[in-house]
Amino acid sequence: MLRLVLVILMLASFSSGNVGRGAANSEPIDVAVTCMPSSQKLVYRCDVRVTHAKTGFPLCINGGSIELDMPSMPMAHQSPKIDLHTDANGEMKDVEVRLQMLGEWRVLFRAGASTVAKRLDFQAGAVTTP
Ligand SMILES: [Cu+2]
Repeated sequence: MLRLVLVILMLASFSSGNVGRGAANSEPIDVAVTCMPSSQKLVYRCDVRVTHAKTGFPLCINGGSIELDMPSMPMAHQSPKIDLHTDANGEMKDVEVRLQMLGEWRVLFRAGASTVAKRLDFQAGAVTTP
């Protein structure tokens, strides 16, 4: 019985991986993001992890994007789009984020039809979740 369960789990993780690589477009994503200040002013380093919103399996994303804006200042900032591509563990590490000012930013992760927004408060010494 245990063996059967293991086989099913393996199959599930396999198919999830394939979906991630092949057609991530229709998969609902969940994103975990942590950012740290760098030695440069207004430049931050972020680690991103993308998982399937329902199964929690890591998603290998190719061709997604990361965009940033400030909810308190609509249309005021145009941050360049960052390419979102995660590895087999659903991870993209050490992403460089350049901001125009300190404060609360909305970080938008897009992959196919799925969009996830995370709010982060970027300050000189730390990045926190507001
Ligand atoms: Cu602003």
